[in-house]
Amino acid sequence: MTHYPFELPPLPYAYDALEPYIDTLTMELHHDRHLKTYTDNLNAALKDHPEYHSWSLEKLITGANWLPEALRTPVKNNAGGVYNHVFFFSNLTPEQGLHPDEALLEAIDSAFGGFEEMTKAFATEAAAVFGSGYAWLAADAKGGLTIVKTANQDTLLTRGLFPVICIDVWEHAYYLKHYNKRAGYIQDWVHIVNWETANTYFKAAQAR
Ligand code: MN3
Repeated sequence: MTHYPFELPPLPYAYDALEPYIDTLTMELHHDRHLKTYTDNLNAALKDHPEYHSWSLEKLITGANWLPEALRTPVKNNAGGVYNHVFFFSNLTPEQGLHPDEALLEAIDSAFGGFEEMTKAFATEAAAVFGSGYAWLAADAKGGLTIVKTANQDTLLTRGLFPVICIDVWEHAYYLKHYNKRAGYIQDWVHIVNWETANTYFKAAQAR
């Protein structure tokens, strides 16, 4: 995952690991088709531009405006698609009983008044994404926490925010099981958030 040609990153657990909250077929399609398509399209866009073959995924996203105009949109959409999905999948786990560590919990308390309040605010924000996109719990440069929405495959990399957790609310993430009921998907997702990786991401954000 360092630079071109980008490889499809493996799913960090089995396709059926997140049952019954996210079904096996959804995970298979989401990883093997949707993420694969973003990866393939990113490589296809860069194929005839060897001058960018050493650029990392992050550099392609944050430096997209320096690319030739014809490359900007395909790179933004597909590099963003790869980056967001890798983050999203890393932030899910079949392991139950994980929780935010002391530092993250403190930041959650101070920003939202408690874990329950944060979860409620997060669900509201995720439900409010119009069309396709993501909701994020993110750390700002001062280590404070905020909840933000992004559209399509926009990332937080260009906003000075560091993601801690995220939910993909594109319909492909839930339609087979939850149909049009995004709220049901969000309620299920709460059970499989990987608070271990969230703790790690928050710590990394604070270290910057
Ligand atoms: Mn997706």
